[in-house]
Amino acid sequence: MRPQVLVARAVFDEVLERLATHFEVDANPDDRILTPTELRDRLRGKAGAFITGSERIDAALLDANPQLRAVCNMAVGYKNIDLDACTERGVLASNTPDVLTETTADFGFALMMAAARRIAEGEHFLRAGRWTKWSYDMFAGAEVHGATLGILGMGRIGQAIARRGALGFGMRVIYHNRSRLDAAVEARVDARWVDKATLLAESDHLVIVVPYSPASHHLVGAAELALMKPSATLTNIARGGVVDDAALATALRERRLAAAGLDVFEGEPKVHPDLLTVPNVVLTPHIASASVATRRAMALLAADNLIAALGFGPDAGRPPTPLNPQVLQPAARGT
Ligand code: 8YV
Repeated sequence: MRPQVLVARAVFDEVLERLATHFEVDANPDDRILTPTELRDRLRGKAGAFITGSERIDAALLDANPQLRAVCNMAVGYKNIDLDACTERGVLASNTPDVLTETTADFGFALMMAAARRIAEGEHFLRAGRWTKWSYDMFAGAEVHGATLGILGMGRIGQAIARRGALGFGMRVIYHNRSRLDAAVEARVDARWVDKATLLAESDHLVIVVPYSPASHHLVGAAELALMKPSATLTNIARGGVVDDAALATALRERRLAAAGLDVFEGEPKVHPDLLTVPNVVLTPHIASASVATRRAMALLAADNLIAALGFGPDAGRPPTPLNPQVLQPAARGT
C-alpha cells in the first residue's frame, strides 16, 4: 500500500497531483484550519504532512503520531515547528528558503516606501471623498532615495533588500545581525554592520527581517522605539512577536515614530486593536511572499521535500531543503 500523507491546507492542484503520483493524499480543499486536536487525529496513519505556518507541530502531536516521518512547511519561517522535538524523534522537517527571497524583498521595499510616502493614508483620504484641494504639505512624507536604510537581521531577504536600497535608491545601508557578514558579502550588498543601538538611532527607514525565536521576542519594544528618530519609519516583514505591537501603536499615535508598514502581527490573523485605529501605519495580511509564481515555487518545493523525505522521486532520501538533515540516514544523505 502506498504511504498516506496529509496536505493540511488548500494548495495548487499541480501540487496535489505531484504528491498523488507517490502517495494516498488526504487533502483539505475547503481550507478550513484544523484545530490542534483535529490535526493530531487527521495525521493518524500518515507518514508525512505538507503544512503551512498555520499548523503547529509539537512534541504532543508527534508522540500521538509515532508513524510520522516528515513535516514539510510551505514557508521559510518555522516558528510553528518544534524542531528539537522533531529531531529527537527522527522526524524530518523542511522549509522553503531561497525561492521566496526576491519576492519577499520586493514586498518589504514596497511596504517601506508605502509607509515613508504615506500611500495608504492618502488612499483612505481619497476614497473617503475628503480630497477637495491640493495643499503644499498634503501627505508630505519622508525621502526614500539617499536616506539611511537600516536592516535588522541580515539573512538572504535582508541582503536582497540591502541591494535594492543601495543600488536602486542610492541609500546608505546599515545593518545589525548577531553574526556579521563576511567582508566580501558586505561589499557586495554595500552594507555596514553597526550595533543595535546605532542601527535604531541612525535609520531613517528600519526594515525588520530577523527570524522569530524566543531570543528575538520583542526585539523591538518601547525601549528600542524610543531610540529611533521621530521622522523614521519601521517595517516588519519578519514574524509577529519580533515587534511589541502595543508599544509600536503607542509610538505611532504619539508621533514618536513617523510611520510603519506591517505584514506580520502578534497573534495574527488578529491585529492589535490600537494598530487598526492609528492612521500612520500600512497593514497587510502576511502576503510578502504572495506572488503567484513564488507561492507556486514554495508549494512545489515543500512537496518535493515530502516526496524525497519519504524515499520517493529523483532525490529519494535527500530532501532539497531539510531543517534537520541529521535525522537522515548517512547513506541516504549521500555522505
Ligand atoms: C508564508 C512566510 O506564506 O515563508 C514564510 O516564512 O512568512 C510566508 O511566506 C506563510 O508563513 C505561510 O506558510
